[in-house]
Amino acid sequence: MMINVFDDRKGSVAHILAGGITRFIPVMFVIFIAYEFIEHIYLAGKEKEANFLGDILEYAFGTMLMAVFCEITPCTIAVPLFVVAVAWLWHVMGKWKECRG
Ligand SMILES: [Ca+2]
Repeated sequence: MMINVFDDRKGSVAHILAGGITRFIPVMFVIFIAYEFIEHIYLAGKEKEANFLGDILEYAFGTMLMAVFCEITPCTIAVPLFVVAVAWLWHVMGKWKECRG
């Protein structure tokens, strides 16, 4: 199965941030999944399964990143570390042709 992950810069970073926030606001998980289902139903045809699954993976990547940072450092360091990692990813994605725009 094909999965489109890190396909658009703004969307991907938003999904990763939502994942990171879930560490502190767990209800974000329910909001994100509900939002993805709604987006997938209303934009059916536009949004392919590959994008839907990719968005979930981007979100999961955000939760993992924050979980690992919180595991290895105190949260006061983990949060800025997470922000730096996402900013770096934003920068790197700007160099990828597929996700400009
Ligand atoms: Ca995506």
